[in-house]
Amino acid sequence: MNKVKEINPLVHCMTNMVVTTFTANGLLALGASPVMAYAKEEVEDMAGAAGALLLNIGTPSVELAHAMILAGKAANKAGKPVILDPVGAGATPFRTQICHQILEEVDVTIIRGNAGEAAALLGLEGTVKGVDGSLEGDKLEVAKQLANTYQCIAVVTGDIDVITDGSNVQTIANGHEWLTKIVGAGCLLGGVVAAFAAVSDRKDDVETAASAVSYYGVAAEKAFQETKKEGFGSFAQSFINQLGMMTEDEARSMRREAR
Ligand code: ATP
Ligand code: TZP
Ligand code: MG
Ligand code: MG
Repeated sequence: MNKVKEINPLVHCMTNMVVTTFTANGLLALGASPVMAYAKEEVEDMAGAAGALLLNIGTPSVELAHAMILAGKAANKAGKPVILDPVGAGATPFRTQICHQILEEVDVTIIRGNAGEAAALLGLEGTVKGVDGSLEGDKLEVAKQLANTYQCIAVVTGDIDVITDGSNVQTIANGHEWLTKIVGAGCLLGGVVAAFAAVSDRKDDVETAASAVSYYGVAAEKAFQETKKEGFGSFAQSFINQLGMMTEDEARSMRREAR
């Protein structure tokens, strides 16, 4: 049986208002127990009780950033992994600044973002333009620099995903471009990485995150095979089904590294 299904971890998601239901359904399918909680009055208690905390800044506000920092500190105190999705970092100074504030005050375990967001957190806007999806050039370096700068695991996604702690690198080639056609594919991945981290023994966070990314990508490949004649709406549904029905063994056997 899959470890997430076996343990059914509580995953505290502070995510954006676009993707809450999709994220909750994806995590439920996977076998985790999602809870969305945002009020400053309760986030410390919830984060302390959960197996992992997801901070996704997709629809930010000053109040929400403050609550995320409270939750992050409580998760740190309880020794629980914290996953940051810096949605839209670099798109506005406000978003970049919120991420920097979180990263300054919270010990973030894993940052999961696309290459542009990862570069923006490092003040490198533009340097990854055009190379997203390629392991050549900046993407690998940006991931390593992100991991080293924030002493965390960097999960930089695109057509190829790079997972690194700054020295060990895993590259995952699973996934399907139809994931770019449904909203929340990146955001739900942050939740899935959080669920895998919640049930891991934390001995190898790079491998844990890589397994989550690969499992997710294989689910997308299988969903595409089922729905390629139908379209993106059916794909989204089938993808949730696959997240629930697939076994970790199946994912392992279909795992593809990029090099
Ligand atoms: P963006 O806003 O750039 O779409 P995102 O936050 O949605 O970013 P993605 O980089 O799209 O995050 O990653 C989400 C998932 O989609 C990952 O599992 C990734 O492997 C997959 N993915 C993204 N683009 C492709 C692609 N062209 N081919 C295959 N899989 C992809
Ligand atoms: N606007 C603010 S957050 C959000 C949108 C469209 C969702 C982004 O989702 P993802 O997973 O990064 O594609
Ligand atoms: Mg995407
Ligand atoms: Mg995103």
